[in-house]
Amino acid sequence: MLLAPCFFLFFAVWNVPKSDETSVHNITVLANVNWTDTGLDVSEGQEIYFKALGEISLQKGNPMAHCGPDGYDLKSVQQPLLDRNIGALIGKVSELISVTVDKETGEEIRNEIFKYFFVGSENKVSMPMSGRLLLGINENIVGDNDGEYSVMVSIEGIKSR
Ligand SMILES: [Ca+2]
Repeated sequence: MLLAPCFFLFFAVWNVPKSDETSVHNITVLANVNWTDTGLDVSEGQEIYFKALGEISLQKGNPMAHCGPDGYDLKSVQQPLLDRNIGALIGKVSELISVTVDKETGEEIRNEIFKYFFVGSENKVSMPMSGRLLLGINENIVGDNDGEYSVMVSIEGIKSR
């Protein structure tokens, strides 16, 4: 007779979100992709810790164009964050508003609100808005790049106040 309520209680406790738990995710950010979707949704003000390793080439075949997650000591106009090193690891939080299809080219046009932020080799960042977290390279011309960064993303649980 008592078995069923006990099971129910166990199940209910099991399903309580563990709010103070830290979740760690390892993301591979390819240098020749504009943005890598981490699959993680974040909230504005949420503190996220990033640690990145690896080396990329900003121009395949150019032995001078190598850099790590802090980037190459150079700034250009061809990069999302103009005041940071080219090639540095950066982040973007994006909220997709709508997807429309260009009638002539059939190309998907994503209408999104987004904010960029700097990551580098190690950083703790307060999320600038709520949305999907993406990671990328601080460079616009990524098609000629090579290599990848390995990024550890550590999200602290939101503690109730
Ligand atoms: Ca490049």
